[in-house]
Amino acid sequence: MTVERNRAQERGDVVVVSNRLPVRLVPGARTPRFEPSAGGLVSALKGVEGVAGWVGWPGAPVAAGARRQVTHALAEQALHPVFLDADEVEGFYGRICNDTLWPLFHYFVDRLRITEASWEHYVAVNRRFAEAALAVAAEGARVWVHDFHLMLVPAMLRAERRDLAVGFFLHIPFPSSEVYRLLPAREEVLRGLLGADYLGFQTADDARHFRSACLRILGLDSQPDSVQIDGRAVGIGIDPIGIDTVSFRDAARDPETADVLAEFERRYEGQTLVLGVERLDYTKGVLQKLRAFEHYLEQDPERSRTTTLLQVLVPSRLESPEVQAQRDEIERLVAAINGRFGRPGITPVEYIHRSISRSELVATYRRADVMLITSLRDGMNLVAQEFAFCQTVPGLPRRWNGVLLLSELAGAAQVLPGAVLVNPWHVGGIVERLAEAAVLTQEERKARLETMASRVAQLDSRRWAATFLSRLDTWARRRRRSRVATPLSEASRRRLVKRFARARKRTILLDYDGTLRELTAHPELASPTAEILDLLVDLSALPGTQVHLVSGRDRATLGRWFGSLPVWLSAEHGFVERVPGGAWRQLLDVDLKWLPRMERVLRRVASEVPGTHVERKACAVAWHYRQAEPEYGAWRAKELLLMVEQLLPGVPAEILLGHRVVEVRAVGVNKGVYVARLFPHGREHNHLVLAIGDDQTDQEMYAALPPGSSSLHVGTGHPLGPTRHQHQLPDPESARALLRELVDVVRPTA
Ligand code: GDG
Repeated sequence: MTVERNRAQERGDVVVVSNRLPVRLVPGARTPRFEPSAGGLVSALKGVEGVAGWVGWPGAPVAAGARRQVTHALAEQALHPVFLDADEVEGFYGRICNDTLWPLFHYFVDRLRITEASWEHYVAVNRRFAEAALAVAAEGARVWVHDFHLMLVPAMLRAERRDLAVGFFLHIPFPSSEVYRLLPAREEVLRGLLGADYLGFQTADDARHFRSACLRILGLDSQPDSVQIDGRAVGIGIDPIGIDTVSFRDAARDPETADVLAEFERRYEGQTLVLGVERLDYTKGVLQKLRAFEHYLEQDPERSRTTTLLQVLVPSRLESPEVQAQRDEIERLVAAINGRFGRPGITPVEYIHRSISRSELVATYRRADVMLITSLRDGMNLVAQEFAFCQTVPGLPRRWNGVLLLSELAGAAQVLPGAVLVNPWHVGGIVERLAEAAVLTQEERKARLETMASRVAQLDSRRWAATFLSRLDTWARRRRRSRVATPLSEASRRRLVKRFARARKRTILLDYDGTLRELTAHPELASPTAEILDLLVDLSALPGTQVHLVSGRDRATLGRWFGSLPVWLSAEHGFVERVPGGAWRQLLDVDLKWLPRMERVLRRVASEVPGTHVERKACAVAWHYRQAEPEYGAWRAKELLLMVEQLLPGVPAEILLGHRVVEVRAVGVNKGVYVARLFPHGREHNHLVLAIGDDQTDQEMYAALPPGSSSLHVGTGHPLGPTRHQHQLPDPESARALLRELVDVVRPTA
C-alpha cells in the first residue's frame, strides 16, 4: 500500500456517489437553501463515518448562472453537485430509471416501458457522475457508488483509475435472470457493475440472481463470493442495510417525541392502531394493504369501533401521471372504506399524504399496535427495522408491545426473525394474520420484538457501512496484489509490432477456437470466415514467417478448413501434425485401450443432459456442454469428473477442463509436445516467436515456448483460475486486428 493510500484512509477517504445528495435544493429560493432529502438511502448513510466527499444531484434544476453559487454553498459540507439539465432529468431519471429499471428490478414487467433513445442519457449522466467522483477522489481512495441509477459508474471509474477501490451497493432487488434479461442494455449494465472491486446486495437471493445473470448473459463463471472477469475477481457480498440506530434512539428520547406520543395516547386510547408508512410507489403494495383492511372490517364491522389504520403516504415523483393515478386510486379506496365503515366520530382509515416530522414518525412507531407492511417487492424496507427498534428503545417506559406484519417479498423479511410474514397478494392471509396479531399475548409480542430489536442493533447503518468498506478493502487489496493477465497496453503493443517488423525470422503459433474465431453454440458452426483465411494467407506470405495452427480439433476438420493454406497444422492437442501440403503424421505412440469405455460413460451423460454432445478424437473423447442449461451443465460436469476420476487409476489418460467441455485424453498428449519439437535448439537471434491462445490447453503451449518468446491470452473470463502473468487481448476480434497490424507493418498495404 502506498504512503498516499495510507494517508487517504486515515483522513477518511470515502467518496460516496449516489443519485441524490443528502440535501436537496429548495426550488424557487433566491439564495441557495437546502433541506434534507427523503428516502431510505440517505437515512441509512447519514451516520456513516469517514466520508470525505459526496457526489450527487442536488434534486432540482439549477440555472447555468447559479451553479457556481450552489457548488460553493455545498462545498462547505463536502458535497459535490452534478447538475442535470431538463432533458437529462427526463431521459435518465424519468425514462430509464423510473420507467425501465425500477419496474424491471421490482418484477413489474407489466409496467415496464423501454425508450431505447433515452439510453444515451443514462450513459451520459453516469459518465458525468464518474467524472465528478474522479475529480474528488484522492490517490488510492475508496469510491462507494450507490444504487440502480449509477450502474455504469464502476466500470467508468475502473477504466480511468486502477488505484481506486471501487464498491457498489444495490439498494433495490436484483431480479431473476429471466426478468433481468428483458433489459436491452443487459450486457452493458452487468459489465458496468463488474467494474467494481466489490458488489454488495441486500439479500442472498439478489446475489444469487446477479451471479446467474452473469453466467447466462455474459457466460461468466462465479463462486458464491465472486465473479471472474478481465482476469480479476469481483467480490460479491450480502450486506443487508440497517438504520441509524443512534439517531432513532435520540429521537425516541427527545421530549418533543414524548409530547407527541402523549397526544397519540389520548387520541387512540383503547384503540388498536394499525400503522402504515411508505413512499407513494406501486411497489409498496398500499392498495393491497387497504383491500386487506377492508376485508378485515367486512369480516366483523364492529372492528371499525376498535381498530384504526393510520396510513402515512410520503409524496414521491408526483410529476408522473402514473404516480398520480396510483395516488388517486389509493384515495378513492380510503374514501370508500371510510364511507362504508365509518360512523360519526369514527374514521377507520386515517390517511396522511405528506411527510411527517421525525418526532411524529417515531411517536407513531412507538404507539402502534401493529405495523402493517405489504410491499410487493422491496430491497430492504427500513420502516420495518425502524418500527422494531423504536418500540424497544432501552430506558423508555413500554406500555405496548407491537406486532410487525411484514411482506415476505421485502428484504427485511430475511433479517427480522420475529416478524409475522404475509404474502401481500393473499388478502385472506393478511386478514387472518391481522386477526391473530390483535390477540397475540403480550409475552409473545415482547419476545418477537426483542429478537428483532437485537438484530436491528446488529444491522445498524454505521456497522453496515464499516463492514461494507472493510470487505471492499479486502477485495481491492486482492486485486492490487494479484499478478494475473493485464490488458495489452499501447506501449507493449507498439514494442511487439516493432520487434515483429525487425525480425528476420518469425514463428506464429495460433490456437483457433476462442482465439482466432469467436466461440459458437456448436463447434461445427465455427468454420473460418474469409477474413480469417485471408489473414492466415497474408501472414504466411511474409518473408521468413511460419504460421502454425495449434488446435484441439480433429484432423479431418482442420484439414477440411485449412488444408489448402500454406500453414502448419497441429490437431488433437499435438497428437498429429501436418506440414503445408503434406500428410498427417502421428507424433506419439500411446495406449488407447481405455478410450471406448470412457466414450460410453460420456455418451450416457450426453444422452441425459439436453444440449450436450460427445466429440470423439483419435486419442481423446470430449463432452461439450456449452448449450446445456448453464447451472445444470456445470453440476453434471462436476459429477462426471468424479466418475471419470474413479475410472482413471492405472489408466494412461488424464482429464482436461476447457471452456464448458470435459475432455479425457491420453497422457502425454498436449500442445506443448508439438511446440517443444519446433524449437529443439531454442530461439535463434532475431527470431520472433509469438503464441496466442485462449484456454487452459494453451497454457501448455505457452510453457513450451523457448525463452524470449511472446505470448498473448485472448478473453476476459478466466473460468479456470488466474493464468500466468501475461498480456491479454479482450476478444478474437482484437486478436485478428493485432495480426492484421503485424501483416501491414511488414508488408505495407498499397
Ligand atoms: C430504497 C429501497 C431500501 C418515510 N416517511 C417519512 C420518513 N420516511 C423515511 C423512513 C425510512 C425511509 O424514509 C424509507 O425507506 P424504505 O427502506 O422504506 O424505502 P425506499 O425509500 O424505497 O428505499 C428500500 C432502501 O432504499 C435502503 O436501502 O430499504 O427497499 O426501495 O427511513 O423513516 N421520514 C420522515 N417522515 C416521513 O414522513 N421523517
